[in-house]
Amino acid sequence: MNPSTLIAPPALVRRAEQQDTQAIQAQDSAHFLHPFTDHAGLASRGARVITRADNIYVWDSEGKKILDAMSGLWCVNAGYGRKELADAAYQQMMTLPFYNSFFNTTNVPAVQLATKLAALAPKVGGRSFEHVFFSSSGSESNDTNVRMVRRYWDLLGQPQRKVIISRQNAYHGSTMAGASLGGMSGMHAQGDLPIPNITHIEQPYFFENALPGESRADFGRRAAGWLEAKILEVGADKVAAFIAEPVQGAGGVIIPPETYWPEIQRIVDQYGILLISDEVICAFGRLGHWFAYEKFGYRPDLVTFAKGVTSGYIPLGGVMVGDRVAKVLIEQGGEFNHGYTYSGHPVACAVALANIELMERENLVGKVRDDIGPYLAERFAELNQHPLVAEAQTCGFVAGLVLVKDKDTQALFDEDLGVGMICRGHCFKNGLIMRAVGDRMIIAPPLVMTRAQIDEMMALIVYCLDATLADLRTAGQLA
Ligand code: PXG
Repeated sequence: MNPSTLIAPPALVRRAEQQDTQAIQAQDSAHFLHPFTDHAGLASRGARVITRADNIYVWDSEGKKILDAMSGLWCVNAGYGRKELADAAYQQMMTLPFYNSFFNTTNVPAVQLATKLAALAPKVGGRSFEHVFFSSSGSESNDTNVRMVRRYWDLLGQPQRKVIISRQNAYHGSTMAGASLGGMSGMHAQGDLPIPNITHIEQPYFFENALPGESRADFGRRAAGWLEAKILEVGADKVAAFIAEPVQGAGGVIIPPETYWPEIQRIVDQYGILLISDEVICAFGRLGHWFAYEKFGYRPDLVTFAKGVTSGYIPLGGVMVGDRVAKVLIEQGGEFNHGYTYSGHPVACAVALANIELMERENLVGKVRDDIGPYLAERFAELNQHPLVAEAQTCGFVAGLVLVKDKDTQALFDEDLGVGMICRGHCFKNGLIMRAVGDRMIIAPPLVMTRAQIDEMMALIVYCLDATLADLRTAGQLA
């Protein structure tokens, strides 16, 4: 039977949890091509059907309750079930569901949001962010960055400055430019990427790249030095910009040593190249600040945002454009031939405004910085005692650890064993969403978590690490 005849779509939307899970899965594999998914594998396993959510929990179509320690996909910062955000969308849809912002036209929520974001973006070293370019995602925003950076150097009469330097294992999105800026070799292998004039340096991953006996501080400075070496290799007059995530997210929560960013700042200043801070994950409270560059004290020229700006309730992204670039674009640029139908979408902007208001009212950013962030750091560090764990670290409300075969030598497991996936399997089975990136286990919980919920999550994590350890012992992989 054609699975598309199995369920009427409206019923699927209204009462999904009461539908037959297998029927939904059959329709899913028949018609829905998922992102980053092996479809043959998915069809044989059947997708997990998530039907509803509240606070920090989601439920699947079998009625199973799961603690979502990944905030959807690094985005539901304000938690699920926030009526204020639904109300804002409803009211805006009834007032003005859409109008474009091309052709000398604007709309009130977009203006209000741009004004609010300009006020929230911290001024560092005399630089401020008075302008915003809106898109609908992180990937689109990074495409905008490439266009804007090249336009900037063209306008300054330096069109040879085309090269953008990024890092291995970075994630900057999945469009042609986003995937090229990213440093994921699996993505580059499909579709002849990266596009020209994008090059990569090694990531500041202490666990993997530090020399024997090297301190974190020395490693941080050395890792930043790879940028300088690359600039000199390419030719300083050909380099347009350096792009990086403050803390790498999808790459496995790679937290750079404290010495890294100050040295990066020195280098970009010395060679006059633009600095793009991709804060799609790290902004909007995730690291205890509205924008993460403030935490590390560097001075970007462009800041990519998406995800947390609406807590993921509706797609919205954009680029905060610092004075240095905005001045040239506006005063010398004439028309910038770039933009999206949904740039400044009124409903998305209204939801973002409501989300920011909610975050301010509940002091979510301050809480991550001063209360639940430090508490998570304290509790997560306890995992370093676990026989399987090395480098359990947090930064604000992201955290990661490495699963190791031998704590003393820090030897990793054989990659083919898929230890991270074994651990992830235990997490799902026991009602916890925790990601595996290779053998790194990572979380990015909603910022509304209470201390009691952090305790609940930590108990689940320990239980799942113990279950993984027991599996490995049974399989004879550990003493
Ligand atoms: N930059 C960064 C830093 C991101 O984390 C993007 C850009 C692209 O955003 P959009 O909205 O186009 O997806 C992201 C997205 C994962 C995972 O596996 C992470 C992301 C997206 C999908 C999966 O952790 N981050």
